[in-house]
Amino acid sequence: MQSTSTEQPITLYHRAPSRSAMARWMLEELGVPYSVRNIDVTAPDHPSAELLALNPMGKVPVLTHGDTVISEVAAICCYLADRFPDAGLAPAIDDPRRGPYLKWLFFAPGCIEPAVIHKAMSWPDAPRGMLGWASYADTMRVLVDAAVNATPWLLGEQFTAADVVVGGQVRWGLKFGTVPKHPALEAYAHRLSERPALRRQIEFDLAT
Ligand SMILES: N[C@@H](CCC(=O)N[C@@H](CS)C(=O)NCC(=O)O)C(=O)O
Repeated sequence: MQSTSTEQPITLYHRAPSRSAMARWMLEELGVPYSVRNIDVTAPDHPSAELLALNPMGKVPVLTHGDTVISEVAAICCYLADRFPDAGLAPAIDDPRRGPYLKWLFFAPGCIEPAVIHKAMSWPDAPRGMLGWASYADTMRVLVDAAVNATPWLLGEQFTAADVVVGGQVRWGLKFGTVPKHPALEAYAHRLSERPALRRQIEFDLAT
């Protein structure tokens, strides 16, 4: 008989602070047991053969769940929400909100992150048609609009994995000045900061 999601051990290959914080926050939202394997990305042998075997990109986070190995933080959050549906962190497959949910999950790594890095690195402009994120200004306009319409979360009353992934980018961006200090983004970040799961993740990572 196949074991259930909760019976299979979960390990997060982690580094604090980093994007991996979103994966740990997601695990805290689920309230499932997991262990953490801290990866020293400054070690001379980084990325180790062990990490490369799990993620050929040699990056964290990586999550193992039984025999499943998964990297890319948005994919990890999506996977966890689907494997632990009782936590209610994803709309069901046949829920009309599943479309916007997936859009936001992909928008974070596909648009927000490259737009922010492009700007932070002062890379030369390119025609908007060539850039999947169009431009920093367009991406920020859409992000601010999402925060204005978040009531209180991206999909309304239901907090989802998309809030972890987009919210993680917003929190990070406000901290480092890479997203505009718009009142709607600040209010959204403030609501996120009141979530007990996020507080636990921050506390655990500070203790690491
Ligand atoms: N696209 C990856 C990016 C992961 C990533 O860049 N992780 C950084 C930490 S924030 C890392 O592992 N850095 C160490 C390295 O690149 O060697 C994701 O979204 O999970």
